[in-house]
Amino acid sequence: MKLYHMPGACSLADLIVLQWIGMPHEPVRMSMETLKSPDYLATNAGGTVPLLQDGDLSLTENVAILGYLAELKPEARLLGDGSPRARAEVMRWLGFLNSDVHKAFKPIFTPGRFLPDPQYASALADKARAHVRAYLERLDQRLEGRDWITGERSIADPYLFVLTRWSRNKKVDVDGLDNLACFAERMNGDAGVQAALAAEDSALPPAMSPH
Ligand SMILES: N[C@@H](CCC(=O)N[C@@H](CS)C(=O)NCC(=O)O)C(=O)O
Repeated sequence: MKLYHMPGACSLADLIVLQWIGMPHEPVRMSMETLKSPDYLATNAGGTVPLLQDGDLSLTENVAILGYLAELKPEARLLGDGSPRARAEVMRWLGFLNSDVHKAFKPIFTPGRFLPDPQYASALADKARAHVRAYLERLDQRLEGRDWITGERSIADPYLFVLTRWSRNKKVDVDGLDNLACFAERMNGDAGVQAALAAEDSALPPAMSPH
């Protein structure tokens, strides 16, 4: 199994889940240049990470990859207890993180894709930071009294962890979001998370901006 990833990108969530389910895999480190190479685009027309290759399966879209990995190891219970309700709860939060919160970061990472005039880039990024902050407040409230976003550890948690890292690195105001801070600290202390972070960093070329 190969996981195409880029340091700092949302593919970290998949590397963490691969650790949590104990699945042998080869991390393939990409850069913004190699993501747009003809060879890679032939496999993944979006030119993005993550991409999972498992035998003849070539799977894109983070939500699909995380779900696939969780289903390979049901005993890890990363999609809940197997009941439709528990699964729906995981998918609810994963959908929110992927469709709303992740997307809200795009104008911060790549303002030029939205407004080519660099004069507006910082105003656009600041507006996006405020959107992200509003989403983070909802997530912080949700974590009140919970260690994990659904209540039980699931594939949504590594995705949330990635977004907390972006918030810190991209200067989103996280003041007072104590539940999120505790969550991030808990994840940082997790052996699987540490192994995934080490795997991210282990190969050349050097890290580039994820977007
Ligand atoms: N819809 C894709 C989006 C993945 C995505 O946005 N990946 C970013 C890294 S977090 C990326 O590869 N960006 C490179 C680019 O947009 O050129 C998914 O959810 O898997």
